[in-house]
Amino acid sequence: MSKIIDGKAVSASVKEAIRTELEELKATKGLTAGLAVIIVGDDPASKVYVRNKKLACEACGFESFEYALSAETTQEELLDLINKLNNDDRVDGILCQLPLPKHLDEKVVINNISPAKDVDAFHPENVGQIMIGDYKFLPCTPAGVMELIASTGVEIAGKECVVVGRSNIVGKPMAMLLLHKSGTVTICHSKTKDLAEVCRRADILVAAVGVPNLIKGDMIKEGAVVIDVGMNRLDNGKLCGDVEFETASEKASYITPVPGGVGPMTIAMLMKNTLTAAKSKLKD
Ligand code: BQF
Repeated sequence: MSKIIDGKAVSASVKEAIRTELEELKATKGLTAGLAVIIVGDDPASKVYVRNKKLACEACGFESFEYALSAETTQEELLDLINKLNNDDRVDGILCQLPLPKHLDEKVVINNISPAKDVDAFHPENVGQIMIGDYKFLPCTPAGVMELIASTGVEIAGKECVVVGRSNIVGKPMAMLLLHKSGTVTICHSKTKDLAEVCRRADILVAAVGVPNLIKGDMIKEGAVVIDVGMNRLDNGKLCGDVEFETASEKASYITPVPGGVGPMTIAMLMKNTLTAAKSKLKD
């Protein structure tokens, strides 16, 4: 039987530490700190995520600025808003909730966010810094996964790490962060020949594919650390991960639940990046 990694508890302690540090910097240095969140259209899941970000800002003591734009917003209007926020001193972090409606170009939108305010770390400049291992911001979900692995006390160096999924937002940067910690990293994807066989090699397994219950107990090595990044909404409205929890928890030493695992950590890491962005004002 495995130990369940409590992402809610770890995220609460991260946010508490941020709140304390921010309070101190407000008092001693007069620091202000704010996050701007842009949402275009009314995707229900996106609305929940934006609300979670706003609540986390309140918990940490950040100002939050929410821009809820209609689904018909033009690219030019969106870029005008981003440009305005890039030049607003009260705004330290800017994020545009993805996915965007189809008529908007996500790449162009991301490229227009000032890299210094890019708290999602999606701008090519920040992505490049992650590759080199010299970064201001880490992408929130992979950073949250690293914190959860750290919370188990399990060492990464020298371990077999398998990442299932190769997205730019999770899989690819996740592999890079594990590599920076000297893991031996394999990335699996839809063309991988024998997924079960590769997964069974993993001491640390991170699933980020978006296929409900893809990873089952018989694909997991006894004693592995299993991190489930999946956020799949089933027809019955229930959230479900990429890992079949019942069977996987028979094999894993540590496992994250969905919900209450990686999700809350993603939000906590966004708060951490926002504090980093705000603190960078103190240096110049
Ligand atoms: C929890 C996200 C897919 C695509 C775009 C807490 C969140 C989720 C779950 C949350 C996510 C997922 C976010 C839980 C933000 C994580 O208790 O398990 C928080 O708000 N997330 C996002 O902004 O965009 C996404 C997943």
